[in-house]
Amino acid sequence: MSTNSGDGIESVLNETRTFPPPAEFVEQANIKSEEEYQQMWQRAKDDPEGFWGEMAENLDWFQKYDKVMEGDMPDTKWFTGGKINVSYNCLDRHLDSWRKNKAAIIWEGEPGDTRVLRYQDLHREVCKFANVLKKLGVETGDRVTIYMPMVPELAIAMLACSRIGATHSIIFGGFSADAIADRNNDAEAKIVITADGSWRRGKELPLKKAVDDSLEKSSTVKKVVVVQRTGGDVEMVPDRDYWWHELMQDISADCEATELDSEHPLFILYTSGSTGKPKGVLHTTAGYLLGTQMTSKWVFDLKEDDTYWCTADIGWVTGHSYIIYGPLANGATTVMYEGAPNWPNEGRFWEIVEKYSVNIFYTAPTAIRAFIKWGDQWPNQYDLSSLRLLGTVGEPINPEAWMWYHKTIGQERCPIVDTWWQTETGAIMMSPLPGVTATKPGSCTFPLPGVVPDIVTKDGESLPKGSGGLLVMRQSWPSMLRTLYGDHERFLETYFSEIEGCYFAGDGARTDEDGYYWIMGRVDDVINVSGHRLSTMEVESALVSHPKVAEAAVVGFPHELKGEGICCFVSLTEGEGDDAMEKELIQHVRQQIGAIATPDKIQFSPTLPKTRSGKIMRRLLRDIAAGRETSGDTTTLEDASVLESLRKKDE
Ligand code: 7RM
Repeated sequence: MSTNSGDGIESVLNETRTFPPPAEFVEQANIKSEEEYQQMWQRAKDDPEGFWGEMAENLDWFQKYDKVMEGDMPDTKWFTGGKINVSYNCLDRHLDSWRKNKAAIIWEGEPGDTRVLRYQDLHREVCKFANVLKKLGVETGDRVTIYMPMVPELAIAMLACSRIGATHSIIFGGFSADAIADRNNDAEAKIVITADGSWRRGKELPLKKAVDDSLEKSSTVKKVVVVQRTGGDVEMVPDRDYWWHELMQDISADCEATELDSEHPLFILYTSGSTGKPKGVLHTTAGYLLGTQMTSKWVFDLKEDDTYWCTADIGWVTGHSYIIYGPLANGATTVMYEGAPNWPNEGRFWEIVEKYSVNIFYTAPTAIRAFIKWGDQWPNQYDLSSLRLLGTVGEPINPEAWMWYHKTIGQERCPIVDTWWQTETGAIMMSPLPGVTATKPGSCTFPLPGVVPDIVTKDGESLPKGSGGLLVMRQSWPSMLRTLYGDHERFLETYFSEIEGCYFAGDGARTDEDGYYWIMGRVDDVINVSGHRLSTMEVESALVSHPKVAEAAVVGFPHELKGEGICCFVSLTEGEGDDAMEKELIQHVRQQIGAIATPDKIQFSPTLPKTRSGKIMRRLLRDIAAGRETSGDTTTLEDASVLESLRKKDE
């Protein structure tokens, strides 16, 4: 499905199938009835202070807040005057009950090694590593970069940061040295936590090497902690680099959780914007914790004895909120898997579901499309009867993929929660409640309590049911981003200048006649590759940094597996461009940004279609990349023959 144009909308509009929650599910659900949902939603809308104040009783406070909310969006502060700690809420409070011996994290490594950390174990490791951080000079308020594989030490590192009030900035392992350097510099990180390497389909990705290279360009970083994971060769710089296991040897396991202000910065997560520079989305303590805790409970219907698995990488917000913070705040058991879904074969996920009797499974449409391609024989080999609830996130799910998920994985027994949210929203905003909502394939259905969305025109006028427009939020919510790190102007500009008085999500959406929300994808120049947001501008700047590239324009196009693929139109300083040049540029982008941004198509052209004022007409390029007829106005085009020549090349 195309997310950049209206193309995918028709099939979605015609979707009339509805799937009410099965009676057995409703009976045991945390939220059971439409009335209950309606009442919660209305209350949260009319009396947010009362509603969220009541919800905040589910958190453990060192000191109760004075006010639930203060100030209007975008500058709303939540739970001011309160003192709280996220790590305490994820760990300590579970220790004086039977949960101390409950599995907090069930971890499976790609090579097949496993570890189970009970709440008590995780607490001990987190306390120890928090003491390590202190010993290395990390103080409350400092920034810590984390560039790690999906190993338990990653979870430990995050929770240790939050325990002492150091702000973590996790960088997905697919990013390159240059990307790490940019983020280190922007956050002025004091320390980097990494590993020797990471396993990916049996091969080692050298993480420490990338960190070493990045440090040539990021001078704020004084120390590096290295987890030994693959045993690969690394160079350890004396007085800068330390082995995790050595630091953890003789360190105390006593570390009180620091009493932090509700609005203390918890983490920065860099996400692509429509200009080249990534945006450092900043989340704070109490509101984020409350948002992830409550939504985990509502949407995933978490129960004490559930085994819950979110397949995301912790390098993305989904992993932050729904592998670690949300589930652990609820005292749940969360599964964490290190590797690829098709290693050693395409049955790996289903093998894990069977092995741990997973009850709740949360993944992305891009993964589901890959499963479909690999064939039903893989899931069919395993016992999936433990599953009771399925979830999806990251991009619009096409109805066919939804139906396959429902039938082949859910065996027509499991409700599917299609959860719409963003790095910026911190927590799920729109989603079915699995015991309440009749789902429609491809719709994220309705807003959760506390979420007041609207669909508006460019001028901010509310649109009636049935018409598509810009998705906005009319009311502040606790887990909203507070700023873009170091650039509050850009924060105001990006999210609050487009539509007066509203948060602008950057997505197009529509409601249908029953009031269901259907997301139509990004309206800006951001592409969504396999559920990962990438800025077209970033890929363009990477291309243009190659000495032979004169100009580049990058657009997304519908891609069967990835959702959107990356198509690059490139004009060279000299020559026409050939296969060798194409390979060279692909390599170049991978080196600059990382494998995640690998171009799918490179098309050489002596010129690019531009407006008279010199703006590249991406809309036209998107049509060409998608193999569509050019839609709409081409009169502003500077040189109409460019289009013809581009089309010919595409044939
Ligand atoms: C959680 C996450 C956010 C963008 C968002 C949308 C798209 C996410 C859905 C979706 C349709 C969904 N954070 N998106 N979930 N589109 N249905 N259920 O993905 O910051 O990386 O991306 O992803 O365009 O704005 S994110």
